[in-house]
Amino acid sequence: MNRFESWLATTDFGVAVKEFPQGTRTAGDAARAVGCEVGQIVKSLVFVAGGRPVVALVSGANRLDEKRLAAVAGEPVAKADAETARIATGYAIGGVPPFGHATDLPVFMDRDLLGYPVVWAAAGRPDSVFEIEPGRLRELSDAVVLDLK
Ligand code: 5CA
Repeated sequence: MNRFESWLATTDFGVAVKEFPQGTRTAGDAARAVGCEVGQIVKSLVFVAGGRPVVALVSGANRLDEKRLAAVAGEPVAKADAETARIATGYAIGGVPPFGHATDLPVFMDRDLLGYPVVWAAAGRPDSVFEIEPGRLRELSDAVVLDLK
């Protein structure tokens, strides 16, 4: 059981983690492993907005438009470096989950994720993901939904 999974076990979220030995490090890897559309993979991207880390949940089919994130964050944004992302979330890139972070981070969610019946997100490690309804993902991550592409 990885650290995210141990944390989940202390919640009543009812989220189940699945491990894939072939790896789920990238959205493409995860989609192949799960056998879903790449758009159903949730990329949890860490940005720094005016000096403060934020998380953007983006469909694996989309490229985030930094101008849109900056507009909603109210500050210029830049991609966090690997160390900043790890300190802010508690997890290394490739396994950053959409919620359950080490620090309290604002979360923004790509509207396109709501177009799928279920999506899959990273579960703390580059070989682990979990399935969730996008409406539930929004609730649990307390995300602001917007067009991010
Ligand atoms: N496990 C998969 C699917 S759930 C996953 O975590 N995908 S991800 O997109 O959320 O995480 C990888 C992302 O981290 C890449 O798209 C890229 O935006 C970012 N990234 C990769 N390497 C670095 C790096 N060295 N510094 C900062 N960001 C990076």
